[in-house]
Amino acid sequence: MTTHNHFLPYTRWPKELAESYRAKGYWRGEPLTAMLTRQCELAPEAMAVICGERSFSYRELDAASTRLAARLARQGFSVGDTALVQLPNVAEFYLVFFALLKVGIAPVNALFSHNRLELSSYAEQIKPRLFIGSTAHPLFTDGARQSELLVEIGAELVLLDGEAGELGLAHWLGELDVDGATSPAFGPSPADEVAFFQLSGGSTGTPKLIPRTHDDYLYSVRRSNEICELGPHTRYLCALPAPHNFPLSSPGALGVFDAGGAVVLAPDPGPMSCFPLIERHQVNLCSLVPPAVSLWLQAAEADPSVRAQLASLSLLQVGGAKLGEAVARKIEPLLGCRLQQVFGMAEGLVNYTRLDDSDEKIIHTQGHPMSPDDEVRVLDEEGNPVPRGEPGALHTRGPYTFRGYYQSPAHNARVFDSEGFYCSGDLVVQDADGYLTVVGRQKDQINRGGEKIAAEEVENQLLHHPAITHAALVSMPDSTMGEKSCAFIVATEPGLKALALRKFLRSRGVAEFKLPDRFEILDALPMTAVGKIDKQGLRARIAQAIAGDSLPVTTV
Ligand code: OOB
Repeated sequence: MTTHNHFLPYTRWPKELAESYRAKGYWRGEPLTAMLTRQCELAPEAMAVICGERSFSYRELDAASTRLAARLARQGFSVGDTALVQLPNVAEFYLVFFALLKVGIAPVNALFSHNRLELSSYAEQIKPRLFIGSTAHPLFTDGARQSELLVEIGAELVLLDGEAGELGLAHWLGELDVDGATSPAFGPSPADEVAFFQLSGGSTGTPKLIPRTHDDYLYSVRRSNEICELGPHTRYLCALPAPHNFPLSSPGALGVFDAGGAVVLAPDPGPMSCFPLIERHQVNLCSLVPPAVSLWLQAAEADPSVRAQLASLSLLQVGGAKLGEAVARKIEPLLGCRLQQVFGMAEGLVNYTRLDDSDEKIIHTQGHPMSPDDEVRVLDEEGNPVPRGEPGALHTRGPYTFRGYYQSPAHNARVFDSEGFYCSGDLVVQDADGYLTVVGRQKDQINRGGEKIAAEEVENQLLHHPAITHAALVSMPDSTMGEKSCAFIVATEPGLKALALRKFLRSRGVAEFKLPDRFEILDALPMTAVGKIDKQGLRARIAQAIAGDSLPVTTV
């Protein structure tokens, strides 16, 4: 048994700024778990989580997470340890999250859509002592305990949700044994230390991790609650992947817990799953990505009677990717609720349209920063500020925007300026009132309906194919997803087929949503004057081909 008494390293805010964030009451020195303690005093029997036929009051949520925390402490886990967690949208996600926070174990909460490649990369970066997964995931069905992946992850304790027996998660969350064994004292990490790691959408070969402290994350949650007016009346449908920053903290489930409301879990954001849950549990708040909104609108258009199912819904938040104007306009008339646009990032900065904004602002903009201390700069290619109304690159820093990816000095040197501003890679226009509209992107990423794909990561995997010598992944326009991905490849062998190429990527552990939607074979990739792959040219080429224009393409 090893006891660690070190804190995880991370890039801190400069002392002066940290002091001012404290003086202004943004950072309160409280752990994220304080929200549970408080609700247990205020209204312990109020419903906190509804998951299928199961529900958990605040008292139960607190008690179950404490039981798991106590057992982990008994195993020698403590502040400074890390965990890799992968759970679907089930109550256990929150039980586990709070349990780990209570012991000071910082988790990476992988998305359920993540596959071998993401999990091993996260494990490589944080070296977790604990892995918590689910037998509902193809990687961890029966027999997975002997898998190479688990060996590679290298955790000394592996708990699986859905598994019976001593190493099943249910056992660890269950009533404490009567063997009288006591746990050593345990508690969360200090509020200005790493609470957990958020996932970056990525633009490089390896998925990067974002250290989030209790102080900064809790501030973002509380400020979101003020703007979105959450309270004990809030019944929030969590239909997006629970670990994502949007449904977790903007204001998301943590906002709901801090406000004393209830989180209703949906397995997916489709109307078939969500509409009945909204009606049954009288949901009044939900957050979605644009493609899901389109599905909801289609369902409401096809059968106007479904609107009755949505009667309780008062606010629909939409973010993660650009919401088209035409779609935005239909939300209120067809779904009978107000729209709020949310433009955020796991790295920090979140912008909201405000509840009392004009329709004009709500439909045309992605809102403005939530904190008065969010600093935003919109810069041209030379790094000079552009006039309001002109497009430029979004740079930001503030009380909940991180200062560096975990253990990535080289990458950090590229995406932070000398004053600690983070270059988000988004191109935005800021209007006279400070509202931002996202107009494009600099980072080498595809935003597939809110799911982010780092081009380089997929290209590296394609290059492992024996017949592929060059690969470039670019976005192509898509009417429902906004963007899909197209891989341009150069091959030494004729007759490669998309089906086989996807199968190859899958066999290498690439997540399903990262598999290219289309493959194009070229004799050579076009180059720019400075010798880089001309991705702009490739994007134009595929967009033209889709629009039915004449440029030759060889789709496989
Ligand atoms: C959210 O977080 P991430 O980390 O998955 O992705 C961030 C990126 C942004 O840099 C931007 O490129 C894009 O996603 N994005 C949007 C957007 N919201 C995010 N692009 C256009 N319009 C929007 N409304 O996606 C995220 C985190 C917290 C709250 C909401 C979204």
